[in-house]
Amino acid sequence: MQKQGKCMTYEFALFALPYEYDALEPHIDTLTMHLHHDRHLKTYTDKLNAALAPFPELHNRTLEWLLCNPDVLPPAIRTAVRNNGGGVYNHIYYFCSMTPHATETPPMPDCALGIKIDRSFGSWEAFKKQFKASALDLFGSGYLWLVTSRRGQLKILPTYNQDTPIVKGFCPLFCIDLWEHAYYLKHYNDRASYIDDWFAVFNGTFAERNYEHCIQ
Ligand code: MN3
Repeated sequence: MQKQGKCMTYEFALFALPYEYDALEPHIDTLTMHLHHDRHLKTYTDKLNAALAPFPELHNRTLEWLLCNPDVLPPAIRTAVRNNGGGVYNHIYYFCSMTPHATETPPMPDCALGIKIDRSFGSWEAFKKQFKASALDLFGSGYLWLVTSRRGQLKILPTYNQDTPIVKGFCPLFCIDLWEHAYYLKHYNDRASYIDDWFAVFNGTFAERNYEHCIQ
C-alpha cells in the first residue's frame, strides 16, 4: 500500500491514481475511472474530513486507527468514519490492485504469494475460478478480498458496503470493488465480464508486496 494510504492522517488528501485514467483501457474504461476516482472517492474523502474537522484530538490518528477503534470515536461520527473512512481505505486498495502493466500469471509463481496460492487453492487458475464465483455470489454492494488471517492463512473474504477487513483482524492483499459504479457504464449488469476484465489488469506485484508485509 502506498504511503499516502497507510500513513495518512487528517486532513486526508484525495488519493492520487498510480496510472492515467485511460491506462486500463479497454478493460476498465476511462469515464468509469474518472467518475470512480474524481467523484466517488473524492466524496468519501471530503466527508471523512468533514466528520473529523471538529475533533482536533483525532487529527493525528491514522486512517487504520480510526477504522479499528470505533468505540473510542465520538458517537456522532462513528457511522461517518466507518462508511467514508472505509470508502477511502477500500478504494486505495482497489485502485492499486489494478495496473496497466499486468502480466499473464500474477502473482509471480516463484515468489512467496504464488507458492502460497498454489498450496492453498491448487493453482492460480483454480484460485481465479473460486474468487470469481465468490465475487458473483456477493449480494448487494461490497468488495471481495484476498486476505491473510492472523495465523497466516489465505482467505477469500467478502466485505459489505464500505466495511474493511482490518476491523476483523485480517491483513488485506488486494480487492475488487463490486459496487455497480465500478463497472455499470461499460459492463452494464454483466458482473462476470467485469471480473474477467479486472483480472486482465490485476496487479500481482502489489499483491506480492502486501503478502510479504502481512506475514512479517
Ligand atoms: Mn467504488
